[in-house]
Amino acid sequence: MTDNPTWVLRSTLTSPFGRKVRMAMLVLGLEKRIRLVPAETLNEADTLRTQNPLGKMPCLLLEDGTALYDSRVIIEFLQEQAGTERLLPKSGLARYKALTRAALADGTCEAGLLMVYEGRFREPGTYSERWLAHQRGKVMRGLAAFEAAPPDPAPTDIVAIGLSCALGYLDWRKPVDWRGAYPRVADWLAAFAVAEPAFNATKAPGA
Ligand SMILES: N[C@@H](CCC(=O)N[C@@H](CS)C(=O)NCC(=O)O)C(=O)O
Repeated sequence: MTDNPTWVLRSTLTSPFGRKVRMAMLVLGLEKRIRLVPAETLNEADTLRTQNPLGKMPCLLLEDGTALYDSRVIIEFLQEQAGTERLLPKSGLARYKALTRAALADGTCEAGLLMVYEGRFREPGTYSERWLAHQRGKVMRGLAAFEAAPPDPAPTDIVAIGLSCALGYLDWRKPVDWRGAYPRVADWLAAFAVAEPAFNATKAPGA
């Protein structure tokens, strides 16, 4: 990811939202311009918290110190730098439809992440089943919407990037068991992984 990098990407290799940016970078051919600097979201001393006050990754640092977040904003920036509309139409209803579906994919991932955090931040025996069920409902309804209308496996766009990273995360951390319930989404992911090499190239180590 180096050579003569211009920008710094604060993210781990395991973050599903960081993976979205790493995939976009590969698809757009910008990987040589970005240097990955891991972030520790639980470390109060990590500069991530000054770069993004929310303390969330991914965060992209530009030459002049500007920090861009979140993943959707970074992907729009990268697409503009690459001089293309490959991942997201520049204007018109198609743009807003794509952004809405991308928000659905991200929200599905975020709900899965909150389920995992429930286990990580609370002591065993104190998990809120009500909270877990609330988040599980979001994941399942989000996936049901994609089951009813899966994206095209090609070409790769912002929706496919978001959905594939969400599914990769659900497969890895397993907050829900989704594959049996959503076979068309599972078929879509299999076809997408073949059509888009950046998906497997950005897999979290050990995932
Ligand atoms: N909406 C954000 C979500 C980013 C996010 O939730 N990142 C997680 C890691 S995958 C994080 O930094 N969590 C630490 C925290 O919430 O404190 C995006 O699209 O970038």
